[in-house]
Amino acid sequence: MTVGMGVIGAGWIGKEHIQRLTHTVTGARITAVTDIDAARAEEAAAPVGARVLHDGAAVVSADEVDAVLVTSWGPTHAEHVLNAIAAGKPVFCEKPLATTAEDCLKIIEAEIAYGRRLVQVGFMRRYDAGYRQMKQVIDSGRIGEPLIVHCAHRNPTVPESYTSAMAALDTAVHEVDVLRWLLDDEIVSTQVLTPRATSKRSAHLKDPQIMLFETANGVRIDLEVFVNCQYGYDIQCETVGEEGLVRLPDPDAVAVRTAGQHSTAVLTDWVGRFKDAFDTEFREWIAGLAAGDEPTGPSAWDGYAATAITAATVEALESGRVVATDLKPRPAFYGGAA
Ligand code: NAD
Ligand code: ISE
Repeated sequence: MTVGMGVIGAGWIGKEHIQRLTHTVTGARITAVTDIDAARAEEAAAPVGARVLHDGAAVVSADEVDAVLVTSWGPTHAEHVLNAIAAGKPVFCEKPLATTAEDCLKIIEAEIAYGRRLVQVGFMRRYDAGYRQMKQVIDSGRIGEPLIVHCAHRNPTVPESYTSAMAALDTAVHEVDVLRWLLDDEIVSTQVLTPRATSKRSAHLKDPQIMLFETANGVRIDLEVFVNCQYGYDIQCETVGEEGLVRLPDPDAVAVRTAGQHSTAVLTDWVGRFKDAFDTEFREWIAGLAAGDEPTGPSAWDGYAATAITAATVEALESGRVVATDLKPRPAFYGGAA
């Protein structure tokens, strides 16, 4: 079975995913595309023979759309995901699931009322080979119980429109998700320190930031978010346990010796760093759809947790206080206590 895919939002990542589903991952065909910028929709749809439809609701209800891919701006995600659930169609939503915890809870309520999982959130790091190996090591017990995690999330530059709150909402949200999954633990509190700011930032921006999270099991996580680091796109993660540690590998790159130097390249964006993870993420999602299974990737609950925890982190940044994340109890539908 080939899954007919309707895409809402044909910007940077929307176009990336359209290419991926057309040329790299088998089992799906892009059948409909929409964007509030009609020219952008046309440009993305024409080369893959998809129809351009006038809005997200039209994509969700189209007969040729079996599943929906939401890659529009974050504040529009909830509306499209709720429409897909109402139509009983599987929906893959890029992060964030929604920009407020309240909207995430509406999605959870709608999915539970529908009675089976339809929603997967695009936290692709769970599909990265290095993070998967780290999880195997942690789960095997080889390093003993995890105690501390050191992380860094560095982007070379960000546009003027990037705000201090986005360090949590847009950037650290990936660590929040992947660490909850890696540790199989919940983040219960958050705090933000602001070291000396880089002169390379926009004047309004607090950059870098150091985020400190604590989990229910008492694991301490320090995360440096530095989005004007200049030198490249660099993701680091090291988990220290009672008997050893496990570190995320850097992406493969040849070592070059020339002109008295020995060097390896550093990637410059998320597209290259997580290309294989995105491919695996879609390969597994589509294989599940084709088999008629419920999605097994990041759920609406994970989307809610990430949004609530990053919102608490913004509150911590603005207040200078340690802020409790105060998550709701996890419903049995998502594996919580009944
Ligand atoms: P973008 O601005 O390049 O593209 C978004 C597109 O959505 C634009 O073309 C815009 O016109 C369109 N759009 C906005 N509202 C719409 C609506 N209601 N209906 C139809 N089209 C609409 O942004 P982007 O970088 O592609 O990011 C899109 C989403 O993907 C964001 O939520 C972002 O956080 C997420 N993202 C995820 C990753 C990742 O690493 N997983 C990386 C980048 C972006
Ligand atoms: C972007 O939206 C992403 O999701 C990238 O993975 C992240 O590194 C970047 O900081 C975000 O702006």
